[in-house]
Amino acid sequence: MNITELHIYAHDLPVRNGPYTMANAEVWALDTTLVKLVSDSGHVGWGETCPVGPTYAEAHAGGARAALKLMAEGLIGAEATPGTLRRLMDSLLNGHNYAKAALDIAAHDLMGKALGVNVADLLGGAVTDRVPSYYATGVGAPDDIARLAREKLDEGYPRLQVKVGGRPVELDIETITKVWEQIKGSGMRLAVDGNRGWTTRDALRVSRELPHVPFIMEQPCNTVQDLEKIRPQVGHGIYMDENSVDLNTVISAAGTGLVDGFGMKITRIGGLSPMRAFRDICEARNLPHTCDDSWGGDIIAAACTQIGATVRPDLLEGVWLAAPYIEGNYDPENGIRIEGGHIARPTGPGLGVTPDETHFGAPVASFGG
Ligand code: 0XW
Ligand code: MG
Repeated sequence: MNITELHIYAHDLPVRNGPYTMANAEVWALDTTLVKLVSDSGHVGWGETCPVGPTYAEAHAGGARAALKLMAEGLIGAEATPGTLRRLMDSLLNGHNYAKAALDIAAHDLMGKALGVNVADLLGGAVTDRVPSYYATGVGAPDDIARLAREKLDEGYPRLQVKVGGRPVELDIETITKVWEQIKGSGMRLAVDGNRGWTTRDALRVSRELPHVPFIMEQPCNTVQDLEKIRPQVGHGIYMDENSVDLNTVISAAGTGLVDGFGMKITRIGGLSPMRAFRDICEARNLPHTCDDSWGGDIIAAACTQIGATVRPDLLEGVWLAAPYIEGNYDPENGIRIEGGHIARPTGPGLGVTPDETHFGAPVASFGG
């Protein structure tokens, strides 16, 4: 089965009740990129990559499309299997995982559709059809975030991620304290995500002032060296998110015991193939992790849900989706939704979703055909 056509689409996703605020980013609308692969067998596969603005990760929407265009011509005629495609992409362009991820996801979708098999089965098999999600707040006033925490607990979310950073740390300490008053004793797990925004001084202070609150610190500071510095001094678990840019970094962080878990983004690590290896490394080391992406619609949401469903349940910290922050679905029938803090996994072939292409308009670039 070989690739005969490759189409690239750009699509706007306005942020519902925006902006979404993190320590280093404020976003009102996101610019997502979709890819469609067509094979000589007549099957179609979809992929998506949507950086959450240009300052969250080393990624931006224009960069994704430029990288995809650069590789596209060289992929026409290639075998459409994810492994072959990954090696071919690496021979055409160094790095740029977040662009390659869209093609890797599309190749999984295509292969699943061609074989009549769901992507979770291609990835080793689903252990659940009801995948736990978690809710991520923005950076906000302590009382507002505490109210939101209560609301999300009542909706059935098993986990909450509170965003902090980019402001006086006293406000973050007050926010965490007030959130904990709302959720303690409920069983809801708590992550505090600095999105690289704290200094090591701030992280140490928060951990020392709140020893009684059992949260994990997600990417509190900017660099791996910052994490190494605070690691022996904090009582709270540390998860790595933005710093885990590839499998090599994950192997080091897991192997040296630098972190207690990961917030992982499928596009940052390069797609479902490396994500599968990441999942297995974490299982070998008993490290919990999420299966997220930074933003995007039904295609990336389905990819996150399919891999999330294959993770050992006690290690899955949840699948985060942008769904609560965006309007509508690409797939009117099987579009991905969060209900009661959980996601119903689409079980049809491939990713289990089929976008209504009229949402995307004409492709910004087409190759082959
Ligand atoms: C909460 N998220 C999964 C969504 C935003 O893109 C940021 C991200 C994170 O954990 O950093
Ligand atoms: Mg994070």
